[in-house]
Amino acid sequence: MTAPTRLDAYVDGPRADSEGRPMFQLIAPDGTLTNAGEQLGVSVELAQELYSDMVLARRLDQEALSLQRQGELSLWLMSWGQEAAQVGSIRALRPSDMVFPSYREHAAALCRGISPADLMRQWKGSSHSGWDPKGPRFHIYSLVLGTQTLHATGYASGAVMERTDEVVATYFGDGAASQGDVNEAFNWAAAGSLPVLFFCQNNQWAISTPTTIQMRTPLHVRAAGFGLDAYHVDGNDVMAVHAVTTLATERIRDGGGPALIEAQTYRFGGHSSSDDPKRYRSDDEVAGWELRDPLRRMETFLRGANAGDEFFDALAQEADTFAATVREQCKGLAGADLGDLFDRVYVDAHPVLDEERLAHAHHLTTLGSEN
Ligand SMILES: Cc1ncc(C[n+]2csc(CCOP(=O)(O)OP(=O)(O)O)c2C)c(N)n1
Ligand SMILES: [Mg+2]
Repeated sequence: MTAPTRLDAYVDGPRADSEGRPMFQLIAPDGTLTNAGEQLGVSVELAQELYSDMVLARRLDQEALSLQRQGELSLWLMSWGQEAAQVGSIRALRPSDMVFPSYREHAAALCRGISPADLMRQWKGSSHSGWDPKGPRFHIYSLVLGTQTLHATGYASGAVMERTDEVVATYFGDGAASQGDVNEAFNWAAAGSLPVLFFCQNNQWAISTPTTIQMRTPLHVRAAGFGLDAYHVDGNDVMAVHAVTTLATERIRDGGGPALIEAQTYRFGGHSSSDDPKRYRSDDEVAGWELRDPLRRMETFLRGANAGDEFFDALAQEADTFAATVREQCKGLAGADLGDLFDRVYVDAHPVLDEERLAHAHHLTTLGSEN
């Protein structure tokens, strides 16, 4: 087993209490080090790397939403606000660790080298999915809530049989945690002591449903009942997320069994480009979370740690170049061809899909005759 680290003193393992433990934090929202941050230290070099990842991820989001508004994408699900949770966690994994994401993990996907074009293909409607999971070790997005946690658990069983030393990570939301699938995955991963890291981004909302009406106890407290190690972390503090994920994955890799990390974060944008969050949440709530913005906090921290204008200017330039690439790649993608999509669901013909294809063709003819 891994020797206890100094981090253990701040982030204990499975002993979740019914009140919910305070969350682990290294950098406070105002960019200063917390007590734990002072004690444990924070690598400025790592902070710069993670901050750079977050800046590029936010830029992708902004560009993609604009592109959707310009009719270049059919739909986009924003990750704006959740960059620290995603970047901090994925960067703490080994590149060989398999990841099963949900549908909003664009920041994590970029860190695994998935191109903007591949990320946007699905949302343009050019294809069901944009990439082959084998290369980046990052599974395709799952839009059916929670299914990916079972895929991860099954995959982890295979990893155990094949005696790899992989940690299998899966991302899901607070809303997905209410699904039976997720609770089954918790149980089977714990029962089999499988190397699964369950990473919950609690962004406070499941479309228009707040966490307050979805659960009576904090999510990480639930883990103890399943026999999972649990960690509660400030998901807008990228350094804390990185540290906690590093500790959790070390324990899992050492045979300690699965763990759940609950990262408290916030989705600044709507649920998707089709959603209007003003219908269900207040400006005050959003303003409160803006004070905890993961990027602003890191910029303040880094400026305090003497990262100079040179660093920020170079990054701003990199982000501009990246944004141009995002636009160019999006415009270069083929538009939706639904006829083709029907052919790509099953290897062999399927009567239900054949029927749907005909209905779609009929719909197009009707549209044509109306014009
Ligand atoms: C099984 C299933 N039920 C319902 C939906 C519709 N749906 C899509 S996203 C969503 C909310 C998910 O919230 P959460 O898990 O917190 O993730 P977030 O969108 O906040 O990242 C719902 C209910 C779905 N996609 N799959
Ligand atoms: Mg949510």
